[in-house]
Formats: sequence, structure tokens, C-alpha cells
Amino acid sequence: MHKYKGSSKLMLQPENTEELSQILKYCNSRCLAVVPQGGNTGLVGGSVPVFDEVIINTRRMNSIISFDKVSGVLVCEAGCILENLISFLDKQGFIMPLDLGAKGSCQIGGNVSTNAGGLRLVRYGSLHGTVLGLEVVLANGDVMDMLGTLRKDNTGYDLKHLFIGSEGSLGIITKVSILTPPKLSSVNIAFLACQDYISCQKLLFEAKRRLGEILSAFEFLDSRAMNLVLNHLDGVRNPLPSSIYNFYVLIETTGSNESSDKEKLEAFLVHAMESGLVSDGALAQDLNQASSFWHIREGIPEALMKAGAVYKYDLSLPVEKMYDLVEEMRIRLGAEANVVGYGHLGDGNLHLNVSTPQYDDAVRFVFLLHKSKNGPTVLLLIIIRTPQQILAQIEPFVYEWTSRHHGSISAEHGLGLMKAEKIYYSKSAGTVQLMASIKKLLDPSGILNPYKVIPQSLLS
Ligand code: FAD
Ligand code: S2G
Ligand code: ZN
Repeated sequence: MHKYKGSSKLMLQPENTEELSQILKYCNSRCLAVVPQGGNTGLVGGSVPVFDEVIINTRRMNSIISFDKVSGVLVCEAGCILENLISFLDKQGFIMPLDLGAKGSCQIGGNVSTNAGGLRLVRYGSLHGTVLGLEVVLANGDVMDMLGTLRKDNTGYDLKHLFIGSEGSLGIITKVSILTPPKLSSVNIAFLACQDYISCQKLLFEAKRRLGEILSAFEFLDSRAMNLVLNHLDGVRNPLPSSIYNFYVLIETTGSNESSDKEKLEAFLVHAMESGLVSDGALAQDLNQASSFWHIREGIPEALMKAGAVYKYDLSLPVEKMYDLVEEMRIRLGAEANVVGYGHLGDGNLHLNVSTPQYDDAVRFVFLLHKSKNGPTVLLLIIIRTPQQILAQIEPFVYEWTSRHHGSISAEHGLGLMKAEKIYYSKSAGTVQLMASIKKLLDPSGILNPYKVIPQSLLS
């Protein structure tokens, strides 16, 4: 995954909405392009300047404005770091409806702006459901107060949804009102091994029926992801060491009755073992073990980065088809790359990652002198496919495949800079044209995060 870097000469860190509004008013009047930035953990280059855009970082806008312990509605500034909100709510007996591996750095404004999915979406849904209101500053500096705290409000168009997932291209989110679920007492985690992908898929089907309302996460990873984590992360142990299985599934349940929840999960696991869906499994006996299971799943991105260069694809696909793409990609790339599949199986979200030792633009030729037994010495010219050619083996194949299977080329990470021109693999021309019209209406000078999300050609 290339890390982008622009040539910005200026980063501004406003302290409040008023300051941010003044900055945008000034930049808009002088057609100065800006890049809104939160925790900078985005994976599609959305928070990084392309040229010399002014960076507007929200990190200093990090106060909690209010929390209603009856309704669970939290109102805070966009620069609040997700992990800090998680800790604040924990003391109040509540949780954030989203959790992701980047929680230590990502900000709630960035989460809303990318419509982040994460590890709990299967239970608490998307931010389009849990975000009740937003305060947004438009390109011209106007402050839009849509900071409602009501679950139901059908008075006119619900415009906040335009900004959820807009990746800083329609306005800068300065405050968020979000519905937070109560923290429940009984959380159980099972780490299971499956021989094949169809078993993972059937396990999901069974989990939704037999665990029902207490299911709070359903993640999967293949053996290559497991091997990467075991080889590149310190202190990680395979909870099922008897052998390397082809697939692993992490199931979390969250409920209010420890004994019946545990009973329900154990009955589900017995059924899964007896029906052959699961070959081995472990139920976390304490918090330590539970976090060690999560550490394996959440550690995959870090392990991938340590393994070398990585090409990341965050895809929504029909669950029954999802792993076919990983297998087809392995056939296409052969031994040139390590193709890894993992993700939020509960949401139909595959993280397909292609790992190679390094990026290398130069084409590699290797000359070999070959002395055959009775014949002449011949000079062999061997061309080694380089990562750029590896990229050509991946794209546009992965996008065409996803489009053919009616999937999305970006399930949760957004389009940013990296995938803006790929939008047509998942959206019709008419839809993209309407997006461009809305963008031009809200940001007529095109100063907000140019080159991101939609093709720039539609905006000039
Ligand atoms: P940034 O990266 O700073 O910005 C992201 C985008 O939002 C940019 O386009 C930026 O311009 C815009 N933006 C930022 N703040 C604002 C604002 N206040 N107003 C308007 N626009 C704004 N993502 C998932 O969805 N699910 C995961 O499970 C997940 N796991 C991750 C694990 C790791 C280890 C890492 C490194 C990343 C992961 N991500 C995941 C991706 C990333 O963390 C999310 O996209 C996150 O929501 C980005 O938040 P941020 O504050 O870092 O935003
Ligand atoms: C996850 C993180 C980023 C990646 O682990 O769920 O969203 O694709 C991803 O490695
Ligand atoms: Zn993810």
C-alpha cells in the first residue's frame, strides 16, 4: 500500500468550530484547496494532500460536550480519538457502537467521514444508523447545525447522511451526536478452526440463528493471515496449536446473562463440532485470553506491513462467493505474491491483501549461462515479473471480478485518492454524475479534498 505524501506547507489545527469556519471562509474566498484530517489512519489516501493543499487537522477539537445516561446519546467534537471515547463511555456503563484496530489514533470525525465499519457492525449496524446528528462547516464557512439527538426526526431531508462517508469532500464535520449502546455484562469470545471456507460460511448461517441477538462479532482469517501474524508479531500464540487449519473464525457474543449466554454459546459450539463445521476451538476463559484472540485478528494489518509491500482491497461480496476471489488471485499470481484473505465475514466484507517482499518499479532481468550436457552453452534470459507487473495482474481484474459479482470495490475504507477513478465499478454513471452535482452545489470552488472520492474530471 503506497503511503502518499503531498507537499503541503501549512497544517492548521483549529481549536473550535468558529476558528475552523473562519479558515474555510478565507480559503474559499481565495480558492485555496484544503484537506480535512483526523487521525490520518485512512487507507485510501483520503487524508493526505495531493499537492500543496492546506491541511486542516481536527485533533485539538477534542472535547466531550454532553452525555445523556438515560438515552445513551453522546455529543462530542470531531477530534475526539475513538479509544478515548471508548474509555469515557466504559466508566459510564456504555460502549461505542464501533470498534476498529485504529482506535488508538482515529478520530470520531474521521470515522463518520469514512463511514467506518469495524468489528461490531454485525451487531450495532453502520454509522448511518447510530449517528443522530452532525455539525458540519461547509466550504464557504457556513456552520450547519444538524446536531440532533433524537432517534426519530422526519422533518424534511435528513441531510446529515450526505456527510457520513463523504470523506471530507462535502464539508468538515466538527461535532457528532451518536447513540451509544449500554455496556452488557456478559461477553464471550470463541476462536474456532474450520477446514474449508464453506464451513465458515455455514457457521455464520448457524450463528445468526442459534446465537441470534447476542452475536456481536463474526470475523474470519485464512491460514496465510494466521501465519503472517505468528511470524511477524511478538508474543502472539496460536490458540489452536495442534495444526495450522485452513480457516479461523472469531465469534463474540455480548449479552446480559452470563450463565445463559455461555450455555447458548457452548451449545452452539457442540453443534458446530458435531456437524463437522468446526475442527477445533477455544472459548476464552478470561479477559486476557479474550484479548489475545482479538490481538490475532486486529494484528493482521500490522503483520502485513511488516511482511513487506502490500496491495489492499476492501471488498463487499456475496458471502458464498467471497473466497473464490482469493483463490483466483492466488492462481493469477502464483508464487510471486502471498495472497491473504480475512475480514468481517458477518458483514460480507473481505479484506483481500496481496503481500510482496517489496515495491520495485525496475524490471528485473536475470541472465543465466546454461551448459546442457552434450550441447552448446546457452544464455538464458529470465524476466522476473516485478511488483508493477504484479499490480497489472491484480488490477483491473479484482475490480472487474467484484463488479461482476455485484459487490462493492470499497466496503468500509472509502475511495479517497486511490480509488476515486474506480468508482464506476460499483456505481452507475448517472449516480456518479448526481454525486458530482451535489459536490458542485456544496463546494462550487472545489476546495474540499480535491481529487478524492469522485473523478476530478467531473468537477473541472
Ligand atoms: P483520516 O485518515 O484522518 O481521514 C479519513 C478521511 O476522512 C479523509 O478523506 C479525510 O479528509 C476525512 N476526514 C477526517 N476528519 C474529517 C472531518 N472532521 N470532517 C470531514 N472529513 C474528515 N476502517 C474501517 O472502516 N474498519 C476497520 O476495521 C478498520 N480497521 C483499521 C485498522 C488499522 C490498523 C488501520 C490503520 C486502519 C483501519 N481502518 C478501518 C481505516 C481507518 O482507520 C478508518 O478509515 C478511520 O475511520 C479513519 O479515521 P481517521 O480519523 O484516521 O481519519
Ligand atoms: C481490518 C484494517 C485495514 C486492512 O483489519 O478490519 O479494515 O485492511 C481492516 O488491513
Ligand atoms: Zn476492516
